[in-house]
Amino acid sequence: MDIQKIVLIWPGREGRIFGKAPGSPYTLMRLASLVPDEIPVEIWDEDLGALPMHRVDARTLVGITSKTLTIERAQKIAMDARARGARVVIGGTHATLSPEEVTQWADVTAVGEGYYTWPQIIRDAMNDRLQKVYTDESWANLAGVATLSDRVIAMTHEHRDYWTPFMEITRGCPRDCHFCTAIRVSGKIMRHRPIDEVVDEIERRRIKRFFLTDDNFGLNFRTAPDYIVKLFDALAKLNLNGWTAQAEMMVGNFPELLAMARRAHLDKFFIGFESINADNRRDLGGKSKGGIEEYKRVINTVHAHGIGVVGLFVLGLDGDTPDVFENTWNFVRASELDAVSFTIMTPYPGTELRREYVEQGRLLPNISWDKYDTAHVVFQPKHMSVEQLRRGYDWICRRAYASLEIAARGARALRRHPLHQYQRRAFSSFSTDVAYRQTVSYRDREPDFRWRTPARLNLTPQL
Ligand code: B12
Ligand code: SF4
Repeated sequence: MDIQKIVLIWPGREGRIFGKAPGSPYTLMRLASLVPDEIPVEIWDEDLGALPMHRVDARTLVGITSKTLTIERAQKIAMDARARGARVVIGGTHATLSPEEVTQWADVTAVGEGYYTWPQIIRDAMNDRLQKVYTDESWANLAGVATLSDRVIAMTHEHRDYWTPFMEITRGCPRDCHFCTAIRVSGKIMRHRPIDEVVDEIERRRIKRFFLTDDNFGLNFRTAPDYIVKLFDALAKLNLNGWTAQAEMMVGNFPELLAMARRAHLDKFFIGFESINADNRRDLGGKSKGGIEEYKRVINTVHAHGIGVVGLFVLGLDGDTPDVFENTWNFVRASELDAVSFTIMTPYPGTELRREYVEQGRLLPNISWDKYDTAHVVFQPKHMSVEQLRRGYDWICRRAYASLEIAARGARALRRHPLHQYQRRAFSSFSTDVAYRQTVSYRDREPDFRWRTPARLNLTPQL
């Protein structure tokens, strides 16, 4: 194949919010940086606008990244590109979790990481020896891998077009939560990018805020403290407005590292408390035990070091009964969390959880992949009806994301900072809740749904 250009596509879903797309297409920026200089490469982000498919022809190699919820859209784009003669490669989460499905309509399916297979795919396309499937699940060292090129930084317009820049510092998680897809995509081996590469990337992108893509950055407090100390030392020297990372609760046991994190401009930890229901302990993979007193202690400790806490909760676990919604809300309201996310348990392909649900006949029939967005019920809960879980989720989201609640949490988060920092902290104090409210908006809701605080939840009689 004589490749005239390579086009990397992010299938759209969110669109623009107040003129910008929510987050930079970081996955595609890394992949585009692996394209040899002599081949023109473009990133097409459908959240920014309609894709110029008329520019695809038989000399275009198209790469599409896939999550489960956008895989149907990815397929439509792929069919269109193939009809124009292009060769189409699908990679990313869904291609990794369900390759047997994707191979039916893609020219090439890239399973696992693309850091090594993507350059190979480009070479094979040029030499007309493309294979149907490429797999990289070796979880190789990240040093020097897919460093963002200046060409890609210049073409992406991160500052103009996107609210949040993303950034990868570590990758992988050694835990084994049975609902988790991230470990299938990023592997169970925790790997670290060299700190000088991280600093160099931040400086060349000229970003002052970023959201870490790392699945369990906080676990490194325990498993790689030396790396974390060096990283924080390096980040402390940069002129950053703040950054956020995902963590599990045990970061609360490392006060010295929390103090360093603050000096390194860490703004917020997203912490997976997952459930306030101790009956769900089995499902939480050891990182959380449903113990409310412990949650409060962690939140207070992290706050005491000037770092915010975004609480992540999953609803619909097997131990949950209809009182979980009010109990969770009561905890959240009293907890002083800076922002909060509720998701409905979702059995993604390739997980142990899905295998269990299939075995037990609990997957709802005829649910399309675009409903796998964690805001829809796609399975039969154990101790509730589908309708109860749906309505309970609606109820808690309406309470949590009512404008006044968002304002109160944001103002509380802002007050944690010194007055002279208010201006630069304002965006991040409110943006997380606003983004979660946007996610809930994709829900198929009752026609009279309003963002107002609803009355007391009444889920009886059993629906
Ligand atoms: C950052 C992130 C986000 C960002 C997206 C930012 C952005 N614009 O890219 C935000 C916070 C907005 C987000 C939102 C959501 N996310 Co998310 N997210 C992630 C996270 C933590 C990291 C992804 C990432 O950027 N990694 C860094 C880049 C460099 O690596 P990568 O994407 O894995 O890409 C590599 C390979 O996959 C491969 N590859 C990827 N694409 C392609 C394409 C080709 C052609 C090739 C060859 C290779 C290839 O090569 C790359 C280099 O090795 C993952 C967890 C994970 N570990 O994957 C979850 C994850 C992808 N998200 C998930 C979910 C569920 C969501 C939400 C539905 C959550 C919600 N309730 O709102 C929404 C959906 C939004 C949407 N429209 O897609 C799930 C997806 C599950 C699934 N089966 O699809 C994951 C796996 C986390 C989880 N819960 O398990 N997410
Ligand atoms: S701790 Fe998080 S990233 Fe790690 S396996 Fe559990 S859910 Fe997945």
